[in-house]
Amino acid sequence: MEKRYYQPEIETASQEQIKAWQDERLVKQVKHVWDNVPYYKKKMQEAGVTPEDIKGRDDLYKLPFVTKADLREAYPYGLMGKPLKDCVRIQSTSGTTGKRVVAFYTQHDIDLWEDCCARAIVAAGGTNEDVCQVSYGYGLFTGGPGLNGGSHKVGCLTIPTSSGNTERQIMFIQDLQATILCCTPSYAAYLGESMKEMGLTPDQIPLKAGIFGAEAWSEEMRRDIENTLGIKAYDIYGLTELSGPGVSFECEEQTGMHINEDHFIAEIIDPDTGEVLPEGATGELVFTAITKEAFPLLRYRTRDICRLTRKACSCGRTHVKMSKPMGRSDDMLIIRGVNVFPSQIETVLLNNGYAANYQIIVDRVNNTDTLDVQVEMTAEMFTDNLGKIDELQKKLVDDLRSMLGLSAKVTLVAPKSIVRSEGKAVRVIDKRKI
Ligand code: DLL
Repeated sequence: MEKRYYQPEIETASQEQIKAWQDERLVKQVKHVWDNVPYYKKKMQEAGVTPEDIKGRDDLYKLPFVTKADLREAYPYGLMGKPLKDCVRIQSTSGTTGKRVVAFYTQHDIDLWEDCCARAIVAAGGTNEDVCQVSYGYGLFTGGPGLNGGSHKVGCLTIPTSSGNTERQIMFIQDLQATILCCTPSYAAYLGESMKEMGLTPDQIPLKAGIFGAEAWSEEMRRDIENTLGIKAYDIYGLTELSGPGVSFECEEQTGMHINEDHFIAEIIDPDTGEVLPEGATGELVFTAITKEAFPLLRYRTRDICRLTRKACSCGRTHVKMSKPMGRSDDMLIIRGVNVFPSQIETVLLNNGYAANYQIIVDRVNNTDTLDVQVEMTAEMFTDNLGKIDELQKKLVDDLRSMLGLSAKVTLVAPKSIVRSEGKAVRVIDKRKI
């Protein structure tokens, strides 16, 4: 296959070159933060470290972490690295788990962010011949603006539909012959389901690739989406605190996402002790932004759990790869003492032929945690034969027990009874917190 890169000299640079960029940019960034972010300077002083102690990437471990709690404490302006007059934009999270994160950008920050998104689009096969429909939310959420900017940089004809209004989405895909779709994987699955219902077969859908992220999704879900839409589905990762989508992205190998290491240094740590773990170990992902001016976070704890690998990639890119995050450490459910990631439950469901329309309800009854998984039957398997339903439920209970080591209650529900999501899907309802 022809090699496709947006910035080939950067994306295929040698390991030595990448390290040299990181060393130089980190030293500069630490000085920038020390001089301009009193909140972090104080944290460094408390940790007994000064900019002179940081000579390169190998000294990173000396720096204190930044956590979500710091963002909350310093809200809104306390972690800014540039005066307001130099900043041109904010983006923000939905704030479902506490106070909203507000991130700031200079024009330069936006430019580099859009480059990262452009790399993802080109890796998915995008060129200036493509029509790219951006169905991530626009506005405060970073998905729409990030991919929109990347799409412009690649020169795609960009359709800024934003999320929602599924009928209109499908109309544009068909009428304007969109070839690339950018949205959350759960929305892609919903669009696929709707098109199938309209009688559209994969070869009647003009799309060739999808760039899906912003939430965890399994390999099984990827296969489902690829089959219904007749596309290759690529993963993209990012978070508002570090600009948004495009911190890392998948190439044609589809075995993990290349982290844009000229902008971000990644580490994996033990979430309990903070100790840095060796390559290949599973742990919490920590990022240091080495080129960002307005919101220059050092050693930011993402809470996302994954692994890093430097194994050579057949696409020719040299930047380190992260595995699909298996969930966030704060999404991890502890049920009767057992750690459960929603992605494990999803894998069992999809392997049994269900679509990713489910809800996980956790409660505590008589001091014992309960796990109730409600799953939609697909139209093909829908039946009112109670014996058959019972049999299907039992099979899922057994498979969940072997995956999780825990017994769950499974309730099969009628097709279309679980609400579809247009953005990030809400899969878990934990009633214990209420
Ligand atoms: O979700 C940015 C984004 C937009 C990424 C569009 C990709 C595409 P936040 O709303 O700040 O930013 O949420 C960040 O979402 O820490 C992960 O837990 C999760 N996440 C993002 N991408 C992925 C992915 C955007 N590909 C949080 N796989 C992150 C799994 C993801 N989880």
